[in-house]
Amino acid sequence: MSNAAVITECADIIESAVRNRIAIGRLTEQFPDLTLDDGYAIQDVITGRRLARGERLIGAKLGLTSRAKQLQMNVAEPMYGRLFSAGPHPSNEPFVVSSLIHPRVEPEIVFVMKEHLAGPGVTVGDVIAATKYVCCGLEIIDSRYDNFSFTAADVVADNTSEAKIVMGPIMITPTDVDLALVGLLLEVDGEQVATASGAATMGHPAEAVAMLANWLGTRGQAIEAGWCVYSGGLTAAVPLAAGSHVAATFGHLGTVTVRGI
Ligand code: OOG
Ligand code: MG
Repeated sequence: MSNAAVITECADIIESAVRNRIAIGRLTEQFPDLTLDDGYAIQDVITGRRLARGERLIGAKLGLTSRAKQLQMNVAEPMYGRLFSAGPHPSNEPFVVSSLIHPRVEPEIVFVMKEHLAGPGVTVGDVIAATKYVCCGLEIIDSRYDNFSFTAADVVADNTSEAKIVMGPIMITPTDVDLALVGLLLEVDGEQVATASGAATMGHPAEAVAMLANWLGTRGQAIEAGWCVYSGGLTAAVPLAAGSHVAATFGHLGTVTVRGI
């Protein structure tokens, strides 16, 4: 584990990349000994600073929970990040692509929680029982690293590329459908680019949420009532270009879209 000065310096580097909207080289190039725990320590420092500046936590996100994402990013390790009050973007408003460095979009299944949930021992059934509703969503990610090129420690430090979220229009009770078998069609400018089902994230999207609750439990933290949890991209992410339109249509959960300008 790196010392506190290195953690603080890394937090400063990431925060200035966010502020200046300029991609940076990997932290692990500069600090080759950074561990995954260091990554979470850096994420925690930045989270604390954002909360102190008046942002609020509204949820959490899983990263790299599907094979498609792991292959695209060349990182095979699932992880988590935080979602903040500045994140939600209304789906009927165009998204200004130049407000981020190099945004990409990915389709996800979203859990909105009615109960606090923390490990150890949290199962898929516990997740379903603690969920108020599920909906579909698009996550707009924006790596602070050049070319989205990073190790697991780097991307955890960068809050797993967190930037913006869009939520779909239909809320369903999670016991009403088999989320593993919810189909997904991803289209860019009307062209089909990928298909998947809920099972792409660890066999069942609630499996990813259970893993998050168990991880947070080991750190004395929890998934809180009212939070939304993005369970992880089901397909490889697609670039969000000015003028492009990305639509994800899910079985039972409807369509969620974003248009870049
Ligand atoms: C890291 C974020 C991964 C997901 O859903 O897998 C993620 C990245 O791909 O830049 O949010
Ligand atoms: Mg994601």
